[in-house]
Amino acid sequence: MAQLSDIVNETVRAEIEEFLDRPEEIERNIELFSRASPAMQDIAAALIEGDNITVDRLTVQALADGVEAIEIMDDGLIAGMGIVGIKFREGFVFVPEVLVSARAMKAGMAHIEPILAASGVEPIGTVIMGTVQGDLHDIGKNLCIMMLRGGGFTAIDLGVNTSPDEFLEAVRENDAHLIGMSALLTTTMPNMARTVEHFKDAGLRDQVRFMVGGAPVTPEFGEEVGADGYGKDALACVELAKKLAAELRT
Ligand code: B12
Repeated sequence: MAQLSDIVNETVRAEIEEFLDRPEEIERNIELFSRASPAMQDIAAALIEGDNITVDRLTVQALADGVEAIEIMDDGLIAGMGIVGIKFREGFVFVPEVLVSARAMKAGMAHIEPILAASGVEPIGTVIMGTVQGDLHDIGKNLCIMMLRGGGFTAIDLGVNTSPDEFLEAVRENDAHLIGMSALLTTTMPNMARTVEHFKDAGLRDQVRFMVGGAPVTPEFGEEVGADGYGKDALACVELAKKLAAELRT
């Protein structure tokens, strides 16, 4: 089993020691960071500190050193945001600090996106992606969009706070059949169901497939709201989109 001392970055070590309390979270993070390279630990540390300039510089450096974009995303950016999420939940940091870390995340993602998007394959299909009404969280959705584009899809980004009608209009305008809805708040999750209902009312439900995701969303919740599939992360989102696109073709 990995030990805290296996993590070389001092900031990351101190963050785990000082702010994490739940045994399973401590274990998961020690495991995650001890197998991440020192360069990825540095990116995570800079993100936790909200230092967008350093995240930007280290991401460029890592890519120049030949580190895979996906590794930077998972072991650097997402891993760092995981710690920020726990500190936010426990009341150690507040919205302004989280926003500063989110800005640092975006600084790193700006270099990763073009790489993930440049797979050069024929589009498999069009996916309409949005964060549901009332919800302003877009980091996870944006990662899904990057991965979808890299996986050969055309992804239309409706942004945050997307009403059921905006999803419907986008489907009509783009002649799309795949929809991805993201929600990070338990209070906005019901808007996934409302969106599905809106498509039923418009007589379009059978022509589209709905994917759902976001930290509080579960496969069971997905079924409950009448979605066609749930994805736990951006990679799962692409796999699911491929499966549903294949179903639509048959
Ligand atoms: C960053 C953040 C913010 C930022 C958002 C910045 C931005 N541009 O997105 C700011 C500061 C604005 C914010 C605001 C708020 N937040 Co906030 N936030 C977070 C935080 C720390 C991280 C979320 C995140 O980006 N995670 C990283 C990404 C990569 O993960 P992800 O979103 O889960 O996405 C992955 C998967 O879920 C999946 N996925 C995501 N979407 C989709 C879609 C599909 C189709 C598929 C297949 C997969 C998929 O793939 C992604 C990539 O792997 C979380 C804590 C947490 N642990 O989630 C709280 C959290 C979500 N926020 C919370 C709260 C309470 C709020 C506020 C109400 C706070 C307040 N009092 O104002 C407001 C609400 C604003 C609003 N109306 O939306 C709570 C929600 C509690 C609840 N149960 O509802 C959380 C859980 C923190 C907590 N524990 O208290 N927040």
